Amino acid sequence: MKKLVLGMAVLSATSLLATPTKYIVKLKDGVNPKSVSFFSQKSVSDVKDLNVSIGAFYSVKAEGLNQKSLQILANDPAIEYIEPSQTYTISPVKVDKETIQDTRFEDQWGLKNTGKNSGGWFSRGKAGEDVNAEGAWKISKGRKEVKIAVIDTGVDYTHKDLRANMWVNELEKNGVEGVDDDGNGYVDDIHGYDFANDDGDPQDGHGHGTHCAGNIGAVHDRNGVRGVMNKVKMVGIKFLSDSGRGETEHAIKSIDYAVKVGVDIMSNSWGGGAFSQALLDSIKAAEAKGILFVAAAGNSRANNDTRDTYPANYKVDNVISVGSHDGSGKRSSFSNFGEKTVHVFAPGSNIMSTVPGDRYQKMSGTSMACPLAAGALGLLVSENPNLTPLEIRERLEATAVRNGELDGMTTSGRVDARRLLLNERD
Ligand SMILES: [Ca+2]
Ligand SMILES: [Ca+2]
Ligand SMILES: [Ca+2]
Repeated sequence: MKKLVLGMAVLSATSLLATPTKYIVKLKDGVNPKSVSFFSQKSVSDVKDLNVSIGAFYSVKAEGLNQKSLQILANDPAIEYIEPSQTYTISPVKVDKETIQDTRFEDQWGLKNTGKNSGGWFSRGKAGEDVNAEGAWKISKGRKEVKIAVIDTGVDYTHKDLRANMWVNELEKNGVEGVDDDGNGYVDDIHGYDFANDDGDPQDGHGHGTHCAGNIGAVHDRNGVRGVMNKVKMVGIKFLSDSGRGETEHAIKSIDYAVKVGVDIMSNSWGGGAFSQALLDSIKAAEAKGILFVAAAGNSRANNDTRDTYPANYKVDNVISVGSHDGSGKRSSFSNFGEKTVHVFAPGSNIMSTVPGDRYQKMSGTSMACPLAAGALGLLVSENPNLTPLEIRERLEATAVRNGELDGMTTSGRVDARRLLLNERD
């Protein structure tokens, strides 16, 4: 009876609304997808198994589903839940027009703020308002065993400042083109995967993901920039297209892939959309494996305590929401904040880092703060591989510097990588 009602609801609405919308459907365990009546309805097309390890997830296109028909579907004994697909976007607010060929460590105020390298047109910089990278490097510069997924627009894994710190899937590198040599379900995934285009090449067609990667792990040679980590393995996971947009199905496949690769940390400089149970379930699955999910707090100057920003606001122990501060230690004007929801701040205004083609560029956004925090956490994981996500987050908050400028905007203060490594608390 239920199904008949559903069919009618869909049918009647179809005549009004003809544009198909994409949905994510999770089937209950053990359900044969062929037996799901919803999938065979006329108004439903493009039923696609997402092949993720955390359950039977499908994407479908359906016409004319309204709130009522979605409710009816949710009560279908075969369906655990159904939700509209969301669109996510990258979180930089400003990208400098110029890319340059040469830059130097002295341009990276986020790592070492001299007070002179961090000012802008309207604000003066302040020495020491940085992640205290040099202090941390006396203790650790990272380890090549630590893997960090950059879930973004891809990474230019050929960049001279990044290639030594890219993860390499040796079986694919030494394998046969077109063949899934390591049998992980992904063909030719040498440095990661491209879920936006469903191929093994996560080359960055935008620049944003490469910038994020440089903040985490540009090599400490005499050229270009330095990452917070000198040694790390970065996995390029592309799900945002070259225009910087991506969808729920590709986000959950990205997270699932990162879990399969066995990363320690996922760096997520993207956001948008409404609550997604599928994304929450993916993040929880990562938490169950002890993987951190570091997320940009968002760039809409909003209070995340009163308005949820996803994925930064998912309440899972492994989620670390990162806001952005400027060179004077104040909240960047664009950055979201939240006394209860934003766990920490990190540098995010006018950040110099890598972009494709062996070049460098300044970008601003919580997008940049997120990988700088992820890199600091990577140093901690290098030294203390057995901490749980909750222990790590608590330590990050407890060791953050209360600089007086960020009170009321975060649960803690700004990241200090040296204090984090030493577990130095006030
Ligand atoms: Ca493979
Ligand atoms: Ca291959
Ligand atoms: Ca370098």
